[in-house]
Amino acid sequence: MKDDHRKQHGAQPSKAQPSDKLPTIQEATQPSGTRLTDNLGHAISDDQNSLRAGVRGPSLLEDFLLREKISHFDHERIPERVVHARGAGAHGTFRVYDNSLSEFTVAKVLTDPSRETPVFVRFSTVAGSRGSADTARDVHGFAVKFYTQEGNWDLVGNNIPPFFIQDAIKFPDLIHAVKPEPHREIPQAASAHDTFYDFVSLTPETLHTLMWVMSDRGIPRSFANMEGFGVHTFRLVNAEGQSHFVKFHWKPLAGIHSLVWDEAQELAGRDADFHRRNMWDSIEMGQPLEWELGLQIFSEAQAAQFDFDVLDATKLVPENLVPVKRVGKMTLDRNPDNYFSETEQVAFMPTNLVPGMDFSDDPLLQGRLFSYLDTQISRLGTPNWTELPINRPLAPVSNHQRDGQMRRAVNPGRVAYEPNSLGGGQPAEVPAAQGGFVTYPEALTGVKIRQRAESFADHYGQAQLFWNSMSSVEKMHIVRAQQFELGKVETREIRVKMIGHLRRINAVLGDQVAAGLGELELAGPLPTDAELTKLLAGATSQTTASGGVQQDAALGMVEHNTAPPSIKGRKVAILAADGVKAADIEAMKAVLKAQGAVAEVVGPHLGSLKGEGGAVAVDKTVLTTPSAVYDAVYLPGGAASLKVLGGMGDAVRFVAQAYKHGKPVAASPDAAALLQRAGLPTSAEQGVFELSGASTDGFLAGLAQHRFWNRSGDLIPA
Ligand code: HDD
Repeated sequence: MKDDHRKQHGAQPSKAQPSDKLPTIQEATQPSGTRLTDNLGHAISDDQNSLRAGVRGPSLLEDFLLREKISHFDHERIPERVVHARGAGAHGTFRVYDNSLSEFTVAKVLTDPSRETPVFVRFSTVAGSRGSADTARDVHGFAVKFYTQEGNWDLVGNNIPPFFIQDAIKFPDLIHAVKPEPHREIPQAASAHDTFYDFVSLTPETLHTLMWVMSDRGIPRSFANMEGFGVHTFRLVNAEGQSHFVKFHWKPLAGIHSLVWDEAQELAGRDADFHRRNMWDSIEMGQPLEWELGLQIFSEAQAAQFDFDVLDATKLVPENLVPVKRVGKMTLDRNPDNYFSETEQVAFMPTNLVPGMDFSDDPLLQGRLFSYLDTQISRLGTPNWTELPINRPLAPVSNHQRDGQMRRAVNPGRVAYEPNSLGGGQPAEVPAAQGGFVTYPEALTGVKIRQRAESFADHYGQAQLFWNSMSSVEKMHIVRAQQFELGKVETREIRVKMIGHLRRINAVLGDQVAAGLGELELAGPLPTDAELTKLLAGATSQTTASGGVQQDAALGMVEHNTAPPSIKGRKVAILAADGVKAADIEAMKAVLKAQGAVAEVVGPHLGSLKGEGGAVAVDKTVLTTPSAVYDAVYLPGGAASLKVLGGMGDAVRFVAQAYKHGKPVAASPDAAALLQRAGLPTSAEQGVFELSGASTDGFLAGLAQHRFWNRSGDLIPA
């Protein structure tokens, strides 16, 4: 697959198109040679033994091979990103559908449908270290680098449309609060601790984003199932120099899906690389990840009418107010060749814009414009990081900047200044008409002042809008998430303050969280998930600062998923042991394959099973692989197989967890005893399908639906 892409993307530099990124990376690619050498080309005859004085004597300083090898190793690490340290990336392309945006912008990447712009995208979590688990509850980074012919454009966004804070000056405080507490470096990759909620409880502007992180959006099922957002309001500028405001969205073509919390925690231990593995495998299987780029475009005059400020990054613009226009498609279809060189060294900066776009005065964005260049110099060690293959633009670079550590370019000639006559006055400035970047001439007046605008003052209204827009199951998940998070906060005063904020967002939300924290007298026991879901069904609040919108279906996940596109890319576990009906497995595999889904046989051991009707190869074992890594479970026929599985704790748990996590389960009638043991009802309505006939339609529809929220799985232990 990879080689096909190589060919498609023009592996031969001579045939490269101007829009090909691959050759700039290939130029630096060092395929493994046949002779072992040191870094300066000296062939090595013995790589097993250091040079020593006598076979049992001390090593000699003279050993340049030992010293080079160890010294290089000692310096292999660079500082991890201060935020978003954990991430994974992939290459792809972007193409706009038509030229309909020409009335708003001169940016070619957004107006020329004949262009295919190469992209590199890095997804990340925010709080955890480089080695933390992918499935931690967190905001997820969604950073896109477009290598346009006019220079790089970086859309450095998240999977959540608002942000925690309004002003960049609070960013170090926010991050210090959420990162592991500094005296003992606990907890890793988790917001569920005192310092985070201390900061949040004293900073109510964080509440809207907190609601998103506590919702299912905080634990996406995969990168391919996440939306992306540019967060800030940006500008588009057209040929007449007119500006419109714009918000950028990425809409996943695979739909929006999430994990459930118990599953996310299970995965954190059993497969900490769950998200990056999923992206890697999908691409290797030839199933690219796809999003549509969506724009909300509105005039400054329109923005002035809203009862919230579009320069306030803690607010979103409801889609009910300004619809999202889908303008183009991004496809990620090539894995990096080297994680460090590409994914680790890629450097994004919100300052990377192309003509036809500009910044707004959002004070969070304004601070970011400083931070990213600064951090890249610290992280990559030199201002020459722009020469690294992954960061180099496709657009030609020509200026008088010189020298610095690790300078790669060899700039000939004596002229390194401007203006000059000795160099023929070149490189020369480029007028706007020929593509030179010109800042939008926004008229400004005002006094120098440190003060938040009054229009930034409402911190609860959009948290209420988000709450109202959740289905009752999504609301239940938020209550449970807050019970979990605040349940880990040790300082009672902070918990109590947080309950106050949550009550202000919605009284039932606040009360139910309070009940879980022992701050509310209950007549009976705590409600089960099903009871809580019912209780929350009618719980809504009156919103403010939302443009009069009380509820916006686009904020919830239900609407996005009622018409699931397909089962493409879904992964089904076929749980089997000796005696399984091989024909059942073949039939299910064929049906799934035909629709682009994947099936793996999970057995008690590796190797092969003695199936009824032939041997069956095993892909994974119940010991190494939980059902959490799959989207559904199938129990094929074969009484002997099901008897073995019914007697295995791991196998019973495999099925029980799939049910607890809302996943469809398909079972042959032979599996009745195992289902019972795992505590599952046979109910197609609740996504447990008995496959007695040949029809798998119900199961496939269930697989497309992804989860069955109408289960009462409370009694199944995790
Ligand atoms: Fe940031 C990285 C997204 C606010 C300072 N940020 C970083 C990455 C993403 C975001 C996706 C990882 C890029 C990658 O994969 O390499 N950040 C955001 C969004 C924000 C935001 C959507 C709010 C709308 N960030 C923000 C503020 C500041 C920073 C207010 C500082 C004032 N962010 C950084 C940084 C990082 C970073 C320290 C760390 C690594 C890097 O830049 O390259 O400069």
